[in-house]
Amino acid sequence: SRRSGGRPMKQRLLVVANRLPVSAVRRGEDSWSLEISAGGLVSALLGVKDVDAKWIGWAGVSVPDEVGQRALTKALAEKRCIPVFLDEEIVHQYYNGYCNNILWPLFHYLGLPQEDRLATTRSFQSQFDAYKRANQMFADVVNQHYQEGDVVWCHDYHLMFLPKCLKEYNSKMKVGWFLHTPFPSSEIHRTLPSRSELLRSVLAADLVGFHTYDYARHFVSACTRILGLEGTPEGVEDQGRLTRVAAFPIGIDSDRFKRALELPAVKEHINELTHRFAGRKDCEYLMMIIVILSETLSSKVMLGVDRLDMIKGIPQKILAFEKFLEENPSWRDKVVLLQIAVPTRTDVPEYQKLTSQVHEIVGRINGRFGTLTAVPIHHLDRSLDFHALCALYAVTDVALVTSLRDGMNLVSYEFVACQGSKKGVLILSEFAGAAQSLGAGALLVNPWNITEVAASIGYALNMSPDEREKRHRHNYAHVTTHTAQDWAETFVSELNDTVVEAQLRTRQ
Ligand code: ADQ
Repeated sequence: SRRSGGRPMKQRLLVVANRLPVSAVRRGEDSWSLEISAGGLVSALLGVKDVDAKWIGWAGVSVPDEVGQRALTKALAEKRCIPVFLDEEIVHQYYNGYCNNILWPLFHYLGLPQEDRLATTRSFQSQFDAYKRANQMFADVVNQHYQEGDVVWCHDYHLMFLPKCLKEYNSKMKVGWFLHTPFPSSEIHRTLPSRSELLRSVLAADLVGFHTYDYARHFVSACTRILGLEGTPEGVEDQGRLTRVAAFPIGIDSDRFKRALELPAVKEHINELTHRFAGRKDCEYLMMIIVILSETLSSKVMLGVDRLDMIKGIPQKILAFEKFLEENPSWRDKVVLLQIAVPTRTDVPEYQKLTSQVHEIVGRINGRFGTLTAVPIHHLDRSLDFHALCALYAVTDVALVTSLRDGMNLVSYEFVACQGSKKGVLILSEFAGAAQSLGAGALLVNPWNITEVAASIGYALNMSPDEREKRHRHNYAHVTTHTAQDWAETFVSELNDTVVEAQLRTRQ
């Protein structure tokens, strides 16, 4: 490795993702205020040993003028971030169009858009052209900052064209690509008009990673069936060059949750939630939840926390809860479902439709089973701050994760990490990647089968303390030993090894 003044220098890691982990607000012509979003990915990557990480991505705002761009670049540099500037038209066609309207639903088995869904943007081909242009812009920025020996780690479905662009700049660049969503069956992928070009571009990377072995297998099948290449136990081979393909299940920074539960403010929140009294509150949303829970003193708490997205199966979850109430009148005033749904992609018509659909179902059920003083479902369209979220996870009896498809699903991990003392039950969709790691502790369900989910709710609420303890122990051990930091370290070290092995192979 490189040395500086006799000491080995840390390897530089360039993390390339569509969005930088910051929110940027313009305060004046040349001044910006930045807030780092402390997500799991950020702490995972900051925690990687012997690596010096920098982020490259879009800051989420349009900055047409040079003065603004220069000022933002300078402010971001202090946060170890490098911006890619995308204009509004590109964002519309690449991000709203190709990424969110085509790849996201397709990779979650929701199919390609019908003509009416394409009508809001231009044609499929022009969206794909914008996607490629945007990926090339990311590649230009990476190339400007790249130094020999750096590791470049590209993230997610937004940047499938990036590995190819990077290798065209420099075939020696160490390039890894990781997909956070599922990779669908090759029969689904082959419906995509740009199916081959995307696969070929991803294959330019040295290492390609997925959350589960199944997604990796689907990807290899797509390469063999659509491109006619050879799949090997190691990955995909094309004219003697191997692209390594493997599973790297992500985790969370479980210590961050454990530490949060020890903070006096969070302990106080937990106490307030447990005893259901409304004292001094510094968090408006938590206050609201405490008031909600105080209405139902002896209730069990069921919790759903999702982005409001069709893949999360929120309507199906609420319908299953309705069926449970229908069939179990004695539970009607003893259980409350709290569904926290953060609105995302609010300008997309499908998402607006989903919001009204959920509101309508919740209204109907509350009308049916509510009383003058209490309703069975509380649906909040908002995000919760980290400490309130931890407190809520900690007091929950049953968490309901009913994604129709989900790459992994970190909410299920976060719930388990916060359940040290309560040992609540996790009801988990078998179509979430997490089912493969938490399956032995969770109650697995098919979210489309409302009868089955309703029965699982009953089973979870009546579960014996012994069974709860046993199931929780399994999941807790997994969540606290397979952390986000391990995930990132394993991927980076595997990428380094893959490149060394490839060099050895070409020398032989
Ligand atoms: P997401 O689809 O965003 O991620 P998930 O893995 O559950 O799904 O992560 C969501 C994150 O947002 C969690 O950290 C959660 O705490 C937070 N969050 C969700 N709702 C919230 C709310 N109402 N208030 C506050 N915070 C909230 C994508 C893929 C997943 C994959 C991850 C990581 O779709 O399948 O697990 O990337 O690879």
